[in-house]
Amino acid sequence: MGKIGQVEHVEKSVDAELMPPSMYKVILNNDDYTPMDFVIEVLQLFFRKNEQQATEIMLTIHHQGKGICGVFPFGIAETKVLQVNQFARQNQHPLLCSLEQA
Ligand code: TYC
Repeated sequence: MGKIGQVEHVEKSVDAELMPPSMYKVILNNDDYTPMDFVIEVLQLFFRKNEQQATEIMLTIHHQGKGICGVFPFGIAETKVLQVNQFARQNQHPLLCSLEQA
């Protein structure tokens, strides 16, 4: 990085520009208390799943402990995690949304 007059000159490595962004899985974790219908609603509202897709993902989480809601670049994945956890807390549910590197 260097300054040319008043213009900030930012050098990025050519390699970094050619690389696709790192992708992250947004995960929902099972718990014993969050109602199934609430999880289905979350999957529809935040991950654009239809009712059938949302129900299948919810049941996978319920039986296997966790499930993938979607795969996104870091910034989007991080925002989804924050929004889902805030929505769950606002509705007094312990549902936990988290990130894993894809
Ligand atoms: N296990 C919950 C129940 O029996 C349902 C549930 C599914 C909770 C998925 C969280 O991410 C979850 N009510």
